[in-house]
Amino acid sequence: QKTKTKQCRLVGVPVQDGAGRLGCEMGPSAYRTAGIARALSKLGHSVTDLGNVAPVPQRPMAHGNAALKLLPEVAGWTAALSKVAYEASAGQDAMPIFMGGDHCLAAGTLTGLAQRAAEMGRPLFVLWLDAHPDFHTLETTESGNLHGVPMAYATGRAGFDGYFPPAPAWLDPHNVCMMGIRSVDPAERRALETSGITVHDMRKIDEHGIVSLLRPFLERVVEADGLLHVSLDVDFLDPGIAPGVGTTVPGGATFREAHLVMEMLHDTGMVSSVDLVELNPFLDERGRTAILMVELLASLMGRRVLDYPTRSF
Ligand code: 6HN
Ligand code: MN
Ligand code: MN
Ligand code: MN
Repeated sequence: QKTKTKQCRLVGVPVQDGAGRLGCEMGPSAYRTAGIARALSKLGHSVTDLGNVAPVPQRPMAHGNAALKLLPEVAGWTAALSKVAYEASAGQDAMPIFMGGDHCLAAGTLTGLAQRAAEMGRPLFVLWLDAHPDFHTLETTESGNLHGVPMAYATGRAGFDGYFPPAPAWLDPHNVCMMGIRSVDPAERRALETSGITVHDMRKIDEHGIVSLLRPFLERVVEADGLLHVSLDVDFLDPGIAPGVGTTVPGGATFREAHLVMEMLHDTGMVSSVDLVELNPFLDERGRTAILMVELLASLMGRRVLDYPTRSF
């Protein structure tokens, strides 16, 4: 199958304000060092590096949940990113790739992409690959780490008004499929039950296999002629193969499960944007997690299994 040539737009998002520990701000540099641009151009895509995004400064904010950390800062990133995601997704073969940065960046990318999809008259679908659903509201988060809230905000749950920017369009939770989930807080679990989001936790993946769970979702995207955004959190992967993340949870996706998801995504030809999030280069081992994320992106963009490079660490 011939790869359709895409206009890859690399967007660096050096945000770490949503994570509980420092280091994610080095993510964009690590992806560049790991050769992300070259990996994409070798596959025949056009690649433009748009540089790094900066947040829009916000006024101080008071909130009843005293645990919240860096709320104005994350709101400022969200405002900047929503605009950038909207702009970088313009045009027929646009493929913005958001190099994080912690997962709070998805508050901006998802809403900006939802605006783009609404304008194009196409539904936006999201494949959320993560150990966590990141479905807290500002009220329910106990850690106060705002990388735990982007999916709640982007799907229009209550409680963000007056704190995060008002979104021009919301994401329909019925168009969200989560895979790899294995760490869910009680408030998130209750909210997910009535949300309409499809949740494939690791138990389901073990029992049914990742292919039979992913296929029906991809068929829906094709059927609806949707835009498909992939939000890939490093902790979707098993910590044994991806140590460079602050929120490791045992029992994640294997090397081949992860590549297979990417290969199936490529086969559909429907993916129109990607987040690479939560890479913490300070916690990585000789760049192996950064390299693995770049190689997964390469599979998503058309590299086949017989083309894997040989690497050792
Ligand atoms: N991530 N549910 C936990 C919390 O602190 O709210 C973990 C969040 C992880 C965030 O996956 O991007
Ligand atoms: Mn996440
Ligand atoms: Mn996670
Ligand atoms: Mn719906």
